[in-house]
Amino acid sequence: MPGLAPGMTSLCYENGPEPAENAFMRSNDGTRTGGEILVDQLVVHGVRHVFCVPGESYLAALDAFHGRDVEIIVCRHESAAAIAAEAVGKATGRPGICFVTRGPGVTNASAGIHIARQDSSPMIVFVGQVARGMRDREAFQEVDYRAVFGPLTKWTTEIDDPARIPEIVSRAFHTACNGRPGPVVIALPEDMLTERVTVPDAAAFEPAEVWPGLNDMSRLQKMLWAAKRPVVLVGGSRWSPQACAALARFAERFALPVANTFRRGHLFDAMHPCFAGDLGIGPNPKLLARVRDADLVLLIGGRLSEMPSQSYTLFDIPEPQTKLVHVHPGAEELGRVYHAHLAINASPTAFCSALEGLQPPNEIPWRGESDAAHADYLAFSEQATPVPGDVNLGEVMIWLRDNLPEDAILTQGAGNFSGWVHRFYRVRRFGGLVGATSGSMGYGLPAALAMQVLHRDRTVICVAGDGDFLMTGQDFATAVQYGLPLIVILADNGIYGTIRMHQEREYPGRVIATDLHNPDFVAYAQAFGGFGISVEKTSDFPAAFAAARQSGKPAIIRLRIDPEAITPTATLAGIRAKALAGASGPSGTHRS
Ligand SMILES: Cc1ncc(C[n+]2csc(CCOP(=O)(O)OP(=O)(O)O)c2C)c(N)n1
Ligand SMILES: [Mg+2]
Repeated sequence: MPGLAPGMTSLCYENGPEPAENAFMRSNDGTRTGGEILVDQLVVHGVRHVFCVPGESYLAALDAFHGRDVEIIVCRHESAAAIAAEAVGKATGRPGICFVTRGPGVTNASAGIHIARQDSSPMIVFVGQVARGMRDREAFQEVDYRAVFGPLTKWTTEIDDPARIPEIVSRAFHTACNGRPGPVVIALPEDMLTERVTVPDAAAFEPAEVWPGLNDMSRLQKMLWAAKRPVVLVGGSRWSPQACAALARFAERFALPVANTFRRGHLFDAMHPCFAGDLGIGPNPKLLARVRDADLVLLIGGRLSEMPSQSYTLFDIPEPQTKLVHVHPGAEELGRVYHAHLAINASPTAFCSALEGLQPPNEIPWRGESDAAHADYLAFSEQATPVPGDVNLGEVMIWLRDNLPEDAILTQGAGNFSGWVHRFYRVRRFGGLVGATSGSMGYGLPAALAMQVLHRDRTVICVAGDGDFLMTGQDFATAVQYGLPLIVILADNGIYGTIRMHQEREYPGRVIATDLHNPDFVAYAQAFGGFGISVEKTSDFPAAFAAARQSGKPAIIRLRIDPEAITPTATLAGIRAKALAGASGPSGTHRS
């Protein structure tokens, strides 16, 4: 049958009997419902997992999953379903898929859509819509999707004609992945999903690679040969294990220091001799100085947005004072903020493979700099800093980095607790750290769910804050329901710490709306059918971790963190005292 991927069988059944399990619903007259056509396109494009919260608006699509080799993970909240789908997109480079109902369903999912946008992750959200004949009456849960989600997505559309499903879904997969990846929303009018038509499937999609030109690479070679203190910054999406390996070889051959940008620590092995550290929130001052002093910055894949650019202070805008080579798969990102000296429109995968063709100068003037940068990184991350309280999150991160398998996957949400992850945990593998560069609280648990669904045999750890965890904590039930033995390490300090920190700095002593009265997280885990344990002092962590592993259940290890331990190097009292001493009113700079 035309349009089917190799190895796929006909999904239209005009040539033979239906599989027994579908005999109930699927017709044998060559027609398919909109719902069936839709699900068949997902199969054609290689989808293996779908995250959803059901809704009556898309029952016909749900029903069509019967007998299809696609795992449906039903979640408790659409924000979790959407974040899990985004995490699949982030980890695999192919669109994560989420199905939600109209109105309240998709608005709940909007956090995940926003993350996919900011983090450049491919994702497709299918959402129910009122029947075509009711549109524009503000019918039950009706939303004008194009108006609401247009600016948040790469493309938002609605399918009116089931015969166009193969075309539109194919376009959605290409749009989500090509150039700078991002989210697509497709609305599905309820009656469209039950209408029967005869239409062939589309062919399986493959993202279009964006190759650098020979001229780009030779200009880069010249710039490298003229450089005295170059550094490499990596970020963004469209990477692969092969691209990371090619980059590591390039860094070795050229003795280049390589730093990752905010929450992209998985792109370069932290123990590689060229690794210079994490350029995010609270970076090593020596790394910052190194980037500031560089005479050539090769930025691969990232946008050098607010966080890694230290609130856009690192480079002058639009003309950076340092020679900047910006490599990005989305042409529209080149020159958007920084006018690079050399802008290369290429995906990291293609660009890193082209790096193999560059030759280092015979005498590398900066030789020794990568070793020095790596030594700076090791010194900064080697030992936990002393903090108030009996549990030191830095020690916990160091224990994890020393004891977790190299292929462990850490996920994280947003909050000050994540500062300890970035500073002390060492990511060794591509995909080993999954976080939201958009700083979306609640990210860690659904991302961990998704990673454990993709990799049942790997250790998956979610590092969460107390505020952060409860934004999506209900989906701990999903981990229990699907037997996903992820472990949540929950830094419980009884405050929205990040905001308290900003509050004390900007409005010292005027605490408001940042205290949390938390549930008993151990009882919470147990009530959901998981394993829970509380750690009151650092030395108890290894035994707690072993017990969590031993349980074989989804687990929460709750760490009692002193709220004074607000960053690895600052206390709340210290921040307040400093602000009171120099009290000059709010500075207007906020980061979370
Ligand atoms: C969805 C969302 N809502 C609000 C914020 C603003 N915000 C950033 S960090 C933070 C507090 C995080 O608290 P917690 O998870 O307890 O971590 P802590 O800072 O205490 O370590 C808040 C409210 C955000 N980033 N994301
Ligand atoms: Mg907290």
